[in-house]
Amino acid sequence: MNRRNFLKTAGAAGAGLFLMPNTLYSALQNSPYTRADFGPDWQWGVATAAYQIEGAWNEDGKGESIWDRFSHTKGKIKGKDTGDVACDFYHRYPQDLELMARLNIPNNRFSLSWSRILPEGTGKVNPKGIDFYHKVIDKTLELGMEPWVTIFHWDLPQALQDKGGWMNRESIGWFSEYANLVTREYGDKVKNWMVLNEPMAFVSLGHLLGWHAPGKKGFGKFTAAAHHASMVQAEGGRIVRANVSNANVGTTQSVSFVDPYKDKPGQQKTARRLDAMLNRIFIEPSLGLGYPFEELPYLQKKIDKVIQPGDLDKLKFDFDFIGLQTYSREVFRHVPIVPVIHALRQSPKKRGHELTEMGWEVYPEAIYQTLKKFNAYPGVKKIIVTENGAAFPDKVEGDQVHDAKRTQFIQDYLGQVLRAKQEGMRVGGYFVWSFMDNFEWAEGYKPRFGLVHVDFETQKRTVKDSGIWYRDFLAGK
Ligand code: IFM
Repeated sequence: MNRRNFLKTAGAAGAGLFLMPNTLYSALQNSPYTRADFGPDWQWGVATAAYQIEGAWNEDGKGESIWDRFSHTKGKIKGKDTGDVACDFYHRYPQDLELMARLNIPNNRFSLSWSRILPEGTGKVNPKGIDFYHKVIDKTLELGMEPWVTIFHWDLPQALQDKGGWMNRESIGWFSEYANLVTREYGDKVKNWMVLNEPMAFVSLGHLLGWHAPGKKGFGKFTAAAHHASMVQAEGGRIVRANVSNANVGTTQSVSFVDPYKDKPGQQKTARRLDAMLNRIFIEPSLGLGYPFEELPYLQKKIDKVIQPGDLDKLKFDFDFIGLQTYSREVFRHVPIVPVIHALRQSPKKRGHELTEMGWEVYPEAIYQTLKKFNAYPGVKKIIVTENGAAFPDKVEGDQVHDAKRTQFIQDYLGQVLRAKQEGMRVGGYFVWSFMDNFEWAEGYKPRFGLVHVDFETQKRTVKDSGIWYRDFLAGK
């Protein structure tokens, strides 16, 4: 198929490719586009996060984080896994970054561990924590890559959780202290910053459903944490811009494409409500549009309890870019008796498409649709896909991992990103989640998202076929 036809039909046929038997995947490993099609200014990269890769959970003065506490609590993580050692990146960062550079990756997105830098969350600074990130940044730059730093990727210091964490309005001040410290410390070397990683994910999974740290449940807890995280999102943007000259400041959002269960008004209304819940609560206040109360009246009652005069103005910030992170599609069915959302999620198993190891439907057009949605906000200046990728079971065969499904997934989703770009959308980058297999939160180590396989017993790294494909693609082959 030539490139033009691929892009035309990708929407309809993209998902269908995943119904093909395994043997056919390998025939599809050459993508129908090249790096050049994305233009010279496109930002390519890979992404990781501190708790998921670093290990060294209590070394060199690091304080406990909510994820240390949560993973050490019985019954919270599959397989009783913890991030105590993870990929041991804390000790192996030179070799890991050298491997990243050998894969031709120009941009290294990673996060800082707040409790490694400020063990108690505020107050006394840990010099060894500060020093560790200087070393990671210096090595990244020395290898010719650009650091893209996420200030907060879910690992709140436990000492702050003990004071209520994100549910406490003081979290705005705690975060400001931390953000001021790191931007002043690293701002002369790091120009690309992201304030939060996926606030909707850490706020809902950790404060509504209780599946993630800190394991809290309840709509009141969720709305308090959401409002404070939303305030922090904008305040963090202002801090980066004030402290870093020539900063490129963004923040990231988890965005799910929500399809109606049926093409009927009631089901469409349900899809709009779920879209508001999942995708609009963090982006719209930052654009000065306020919270999406028209779809979520119940949210208003709860937010009214925590919002203070002047907050609506403080929620606004004109980010240079929004990081968009879409992996799959969601379908919800109208079920009136369910509180608040009046809907139930349709099992992805019933949708006829391949599922990843996370149980997520493979649906490439989802990323095109979410780009379109975000591109429709005039206040969004630029969109960068700061995470995208897939977990599939891998088998190491000698020094190889033939992960055809992951390669195909990335190619198909990237094809949809290119389609968006060619239609004139303001999208300017793509980062694979993840550079290497790592700790997948409550799912433990079983789901593997990496371009690089990690043997968690021996810490041996093996570049997967997807990593080789990305290396060659970035080389322009
Ligand atoms: O591993 C996570 C990451 O920390 C946040 N975005 C989604 C990824 C896959 O679940």
